[in-house]
Formats: sequence, structure tokens, C-alpha cells
Amino acid sequence: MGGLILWGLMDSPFVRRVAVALRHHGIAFERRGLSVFADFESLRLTNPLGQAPALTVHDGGVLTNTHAILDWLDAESPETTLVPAAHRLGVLRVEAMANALADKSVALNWETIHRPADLHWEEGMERARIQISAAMDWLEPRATPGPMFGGLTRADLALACAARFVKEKHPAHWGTHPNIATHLEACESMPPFAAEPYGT
Ligand SMILES: N[C@@H](CCC(=O)N[C@@H](CS)C(=O)NCC(=O)O)C(=O)O
Repeated sequence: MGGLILWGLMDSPFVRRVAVALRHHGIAFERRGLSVFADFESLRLTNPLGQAPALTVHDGGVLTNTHAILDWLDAESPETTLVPAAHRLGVLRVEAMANALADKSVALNWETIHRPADLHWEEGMERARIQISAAMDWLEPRATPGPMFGGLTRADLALACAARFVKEKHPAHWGTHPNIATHLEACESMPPFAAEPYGT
């Protein structure tokens, strides 16, 4: 039985969420920082999609997709669940919206940075900007100056990791959401986040 290997870079809101969850559960892992762009073919040797995150598990097989990975980790460590039964609907609701914030922020990055300028699709970029703003506005009144449901949950992981990505990559969407900013600061001061900072 091998150890767990997390594939991907920590500037990804998805990879970081999994890394923070692993730390929270106290599960040992090694991270291999392959880029979905620069290391596409190498990453495809592990995940045929060339996407991150991917998690090599104990039997040597690979689990892809953030939700699938987080579900599996939670089932492996029920005593440190990040989806407490008493708050399940609330946690999933916030997590889904924060996940969409991450999705659209990554999509906008793809459009503005990776797509050649002469192929830019203004309508598509505007649509993503509207969706980012809508998600931020929905999340703002729900963000608290600490974990949103008592202890740390998947809602906090999703919001803080998406918020950090927005702050770094789309600062125009940042300034007007003080509750999200406070929540981010509080989460990033907690040990599982501090051990897995945003970066490479
Ligand atoms: N739905 C996927 C999305 C993950 C995702 O978009 N990851 C980005 C990196 S931040 C990626 O792999 N991009 C390259 C691609 O989609 O081809 C998940 O939740 O795991």
C-alpha cells in the first residue's frame, strides 16, 4: 500500500481545498506540484484528463475531481468530518456557490491569460464577470469572522480558497466584500490553512 499523493499547484483553489482538507483530517500525503499547462503530458500519466487536483490513493489508483476526493476523505475520517450532519444543507449550499465562484474565476483567467488576445470573446468574459460578482454578493452576507458553521467545514474551505484566488487574480472583484475578506483572514490563520498557503 502506497502513500497518498496530491497532484497540482497551490494557486489552484481546487487543489488547495484538498490539501487543507488532508491537513484538517490529519492524513499524511505528499504533493507533486505539476502544472495543468506546463506539465500537461506528465500530469496525464496520472490523470488522463490532465486536470488538477488528482489524488493517488493507497491502492495506487487515482481519484479525480474535488468533490469526489473530499467525499472520499470525509468518509475515511468520519470523526473529523467537514460536513457535520446538523449543518449538511447549509454547508453544501455555501460550498456549491463558492465552488462556482472558483470555477468562474478560473474560467475568466483562462479567457484573459491563456486565450490569445485576438480570439478573446468579450461576451463570454463579461458573463463570467457577472457570475463572479453574483457569487461574491450571495456569499458576502453569509461570510462570518471565523468558521461559518461553528467548526471548520467544507463551506469554509471552498469560500476561503476561492476568495484567495479572486484576491490574487481578479482584484477588481475584491474591494467591496469586507465579510469575505475577514473570513479569509480568519481561515488562513487556522493551522490547516497556514500549513497549505496559496502559491506554487
Ligand atoms: N471540476 C473540477 C475542476 C478542477 C479544475 O478546473 N482544475 C483546473 C486547475 S485550477 C484545471 O485542471 N484546468 C485545466 C483543465 O481543465 O483542462 C474539479 O472540481 O476538480
